[in-house]
Amino acid sequence: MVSAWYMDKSDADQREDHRCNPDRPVRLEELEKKTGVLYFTIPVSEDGSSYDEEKLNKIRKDRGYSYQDEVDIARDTLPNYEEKLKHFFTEHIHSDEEIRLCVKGSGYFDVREPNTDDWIRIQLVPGDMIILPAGIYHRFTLDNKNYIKALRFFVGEPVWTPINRPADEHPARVDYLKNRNVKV
Ligand code: KMT
Ligand code: NI
Repeated sequence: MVSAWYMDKSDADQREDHRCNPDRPVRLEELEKKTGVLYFTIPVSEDGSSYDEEKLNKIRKDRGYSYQDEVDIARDTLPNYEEKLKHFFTEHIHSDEEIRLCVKGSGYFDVREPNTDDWIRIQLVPGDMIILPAGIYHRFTLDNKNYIKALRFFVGEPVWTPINRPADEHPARVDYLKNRNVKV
């Protein structure tokens, strides 16, 4: 089950959980209201090779996800592992949604709360599907188990290009803030 919390300000290892002391959890309804991030649960098998097709198909159909592939993020399976991880953890936006379903392993997506610019850390474990809206500042890191396998979805031909911060004038960013009712 996905969980989320405000991050502490420590610059210790990105793979640690970075919970505040005391903890500042973010409920999923609150996460959606504040950031526009959506969350679904898709039951997956123990080995991550099969999942609830019916539930997933409905989401695919409702949201127009015509493209799907799989990423396996581990030192031995991902070409240019170190470099890719560095890019994943560099704060950026995309001009489209970023959709991921964790089927094995775990990891953290960090998103900026648009009013305060605080980081909210979202933990993905098997069965967790998240949809980051276009234009949200975010980044990704493995946790200290160093492994995740995830399905990626896209509407049409995929474009994975990150647009690094600052991207405040980018149309996707401007739209995102308009949708969130943030005054700029
Ligand atoms: C991305 O674009 O940041 C990623 O694909 C991260 C890994 S997906 C769990
Ligand atoms: Ni991204």
